[in-house]
Amino acid sequence: MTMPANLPPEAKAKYAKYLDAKTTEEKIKTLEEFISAVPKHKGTENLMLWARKKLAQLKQDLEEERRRRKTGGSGIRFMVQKSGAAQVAVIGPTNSGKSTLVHRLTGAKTLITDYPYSTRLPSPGMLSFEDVQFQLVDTPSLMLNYPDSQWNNRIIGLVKNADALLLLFSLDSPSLKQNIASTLKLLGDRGIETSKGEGYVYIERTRGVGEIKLYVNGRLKGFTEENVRRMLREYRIYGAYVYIDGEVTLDDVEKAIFTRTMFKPTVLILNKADRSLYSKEELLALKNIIPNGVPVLVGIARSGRGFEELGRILFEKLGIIRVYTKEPNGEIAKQPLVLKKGATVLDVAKSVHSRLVKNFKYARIWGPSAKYPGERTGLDHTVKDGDIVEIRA
Ligand SMILES: Nc1nc2c(ncn2[C@@H]2O[C@H](COP(=O)(O)OP(=O)(O)O)[C@@H](O)[C@H]2O)c(=O)[nH]1
Ligand SMILES: [Mg+2]
Repeated sequence: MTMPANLPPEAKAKYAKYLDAKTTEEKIKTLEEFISAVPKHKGTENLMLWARKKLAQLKQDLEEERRRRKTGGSGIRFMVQKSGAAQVAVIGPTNSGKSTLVHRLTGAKTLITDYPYSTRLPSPGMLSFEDVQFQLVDTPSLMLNYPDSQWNNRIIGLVKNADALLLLFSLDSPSLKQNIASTLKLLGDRGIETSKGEGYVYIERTRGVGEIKLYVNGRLKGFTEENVRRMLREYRIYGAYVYIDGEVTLDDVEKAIFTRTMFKPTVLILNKADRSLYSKEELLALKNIIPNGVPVLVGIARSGRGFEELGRILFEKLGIIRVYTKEPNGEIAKQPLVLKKGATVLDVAKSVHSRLVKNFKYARIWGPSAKYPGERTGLDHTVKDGDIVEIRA
């Protein structure tokens, strides 16, 4: 979506109202007001397209909500309690082998059939990688022919809540390429990116806190942090965390205000290699439609062949590290703390106990991040995967 150059202030204010709306009814009302406040010309065409599509979706949501209220709230939302180091949603078109894969890799009982759309509820299982576990969640199949259906909405809800995605496709399907393209489009249209691309902006609004904080992990092309703050204030956004990765323009930041895309680390799986309709060359050509940075695994879910490295790949894609805490003069913890790459001793202390932060004296580190075994550090020391950390308070 290209952004409208200089939306009038009224339109920006209306958009702020929409962002603040809580109920679906309010969202519809405020989005309609925003649409009428936007001047219609070439520069706002894409924005209007997006807004009208969003409006149609909201109206559908409202209908569904009303129906549920009438039928006594039988509309279950797909939510699976998280467990382990990360929740990974396994999604894809029908018969791609999702239920088979989750069963094979985790041992969990899933419903495997030849009938389309037989899996109707998500069901989790645990995949071990060394000393961490990932929760794989088997899901009902996406209806690629009805991208905006309520059926898909519930799966998308689950996807948004997950930490990573496995996209599954079957090599025995003649429409493999189209299935991949439709799935990626369906996700993209709902604001879910499977690859960070060149640059990536994600704005997380914080209610109440009147501060705009930037986390820049890349380069701002032709603008400053102050420009970002000013622009957000024009949209009446006073509290937000702005995450910037790679090379980003101010337009990209403005776009992120509207589309609110989120990045989900993704692995793409081409299943049923034992019944593949495709040559090696044809598979390589799929690179053209698969985003850079999305690893592709080819395998056989029935036997598990080809998925030996899945745990390690997920671990790397998730950008997580393991840290082992140690009591002063005590045992090293068997179970690691799982933290984001870039975490510091402060994050370690926080996840053990807030008291450790308040009474912190120093830490001692053994392992990859230590200059020498038992190095003494402060709270700002960056830890690495495999570190042993002892906190003295
Ligand atoms: N030949 C072969 N069949 C598979 C493989 N994985 C799954 N299947 C079969 O494909 C059908 C659909 O599998 P299922 O896991 O229910 O697919 P889902 O709809 O994506 O959950 C079942 O008959 C499975 O036995 C595989 O790797 N090879
Ligand atoms: Mg299934």
